[in-house]
Amino acid sequence: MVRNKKALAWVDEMAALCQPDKIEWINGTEEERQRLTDIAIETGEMHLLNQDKLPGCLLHRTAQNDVARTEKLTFICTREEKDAGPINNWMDPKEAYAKVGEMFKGSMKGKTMYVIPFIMGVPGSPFRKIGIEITDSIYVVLNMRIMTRMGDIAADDLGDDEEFTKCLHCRGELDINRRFILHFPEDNTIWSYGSGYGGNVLLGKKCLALRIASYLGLHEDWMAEHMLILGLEKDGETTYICAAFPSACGKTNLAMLIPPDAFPGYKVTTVGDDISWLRIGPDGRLWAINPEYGFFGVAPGTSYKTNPNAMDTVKKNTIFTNVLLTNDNCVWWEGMTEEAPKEGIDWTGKHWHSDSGEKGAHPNSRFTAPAEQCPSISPEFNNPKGVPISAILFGGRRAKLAPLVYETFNWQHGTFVGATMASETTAAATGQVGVVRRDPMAMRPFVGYNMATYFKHWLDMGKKIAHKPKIFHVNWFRQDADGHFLWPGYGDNLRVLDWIIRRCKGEGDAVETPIGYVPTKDAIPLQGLDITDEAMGELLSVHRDDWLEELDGMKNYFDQFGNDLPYEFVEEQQELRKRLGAWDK
Ligand code: SAT
Ligand code: MN
Repeated sequence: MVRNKKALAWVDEMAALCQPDKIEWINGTEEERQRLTDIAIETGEMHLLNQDKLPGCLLHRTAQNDVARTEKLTFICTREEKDAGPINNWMDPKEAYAKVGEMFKGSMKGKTMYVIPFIMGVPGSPFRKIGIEITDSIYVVLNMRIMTRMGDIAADDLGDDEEFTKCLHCRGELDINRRFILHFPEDNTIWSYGSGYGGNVLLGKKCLALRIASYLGLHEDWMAEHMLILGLEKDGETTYICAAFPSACGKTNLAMLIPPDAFPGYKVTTVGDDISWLRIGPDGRLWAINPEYGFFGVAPGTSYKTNPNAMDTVKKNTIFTNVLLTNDNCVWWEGMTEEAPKEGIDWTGKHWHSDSGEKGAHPNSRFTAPAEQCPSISPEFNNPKGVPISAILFGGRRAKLAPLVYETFNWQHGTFVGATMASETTAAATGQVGVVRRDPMAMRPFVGYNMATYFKHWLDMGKKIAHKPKIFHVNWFRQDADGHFLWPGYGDNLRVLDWIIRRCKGEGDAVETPIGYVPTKDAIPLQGLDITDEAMGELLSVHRDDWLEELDGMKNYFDQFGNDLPYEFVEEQQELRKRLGAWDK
């Protein structure tokens, strides 16, 4: 039971605002899960799938206007506009509370208000933070049950006077004109109104574990990052790597990678697939935890070929959102099998035929699955201390420019490379898909304060970490002139990770180029891989003119930060220009 007086008072206050018929504190028991599931099935909020084939699995369909994060409707509400910075949408907190408070007023009349205490991280860990989410949606309760350690375990972990994140959600009318995802970092508060989509409503995830946590990290000397964490085990030794990629760019696949038969000797273990919280350990290294308890992964493209571990993870106790319902009451999505089922019910609830030309599952359809069901889950998953990080990877989807992999010169250069990251947009957020946009550290939509201050925080952290991880950039998505991917990706990405961990040990051949250390042609193990010399050459090539053009793009991007841009980034641009100028290629 929650004894924290501030928490009890806040719940009373929110109940007075939303005026639910009933208040129910969530305890996290199996009995509760079953009861709420039954209610949700009865009201149609959830659909019970084939329990022989998919035990414990449910399907949910969101409203058709509510299928991805809505970045346009996501706001950082700091007292001073400059504290939100030029990248975030900003609203004055007074105005935000008043405007959206009007929407919350009476919004739960006739409904039950669920109060979910939850922990991001492991109970008792120095990393962990507690939140309480109020919601009128059973879908949210059941997802939060998978994605976080919640209920009594969180209520008991919350100290009597401890701070916690106040998270308020109501589905409202599901009208985009009345949809707001508001963050009040100075009040440790999140308000989400008018949506039922994961990233907008599972408030422990992007809202708390990235936007609010990044702000807490700035003030408490740690970092909240959009990074997977994986362990790479070889000859009894495990090296841990964090990797930042924008949404829907393969973090889950990389975190669960299975070594290709032709390149044995390694085992990959999964600590996390989306979010890392990083702190400096007593040994001067950077340590990471995954604050989440489950995976909220993109379904389309997930198959026994691309990610067998994910397929095995979602066999039971999984909530599927916006996928196709098959005739045998199971699920399907594009890319799951080579052959599509002939017909089914699509993500909008309509009859679907495989030659209709329409997608059966929404491109951003999702699975919510318990992390501990993953066959590759790390034995350190529940370690309150986290794991020590040897390398940080930045990457995006870039058809051109960025080579398959390169190592940055040092932390400052690595921070600059992370800050200049760019990627083609995906279906994970509403808006046009496939346009290149700058996405620093894959955190563009997730930094809860001024991005220029965030860059500075990275540089400051580097000064405090005695034994810094090495920083690399990877690009699995480079294409040839005809638009074909040059690199096979998926399991074969392990070959690149092999070079990376050898570099961390001072091994692995590389040539110094103006952008960093690029592997020599034979430094990446290619045994059993059908790839031409020419393709490898193209994958590892650095073209001076393209990079000079890129420098102009970087400058334009950085200009919006004005004088707030750390001087180190001005220096890095100058140095890069100098190196490119002096290069004879
Ligand atoms: O929708 S989420 O924000 O939870 C997932 C993602 O976009 O990375
Ligand atoms: Mn993500």
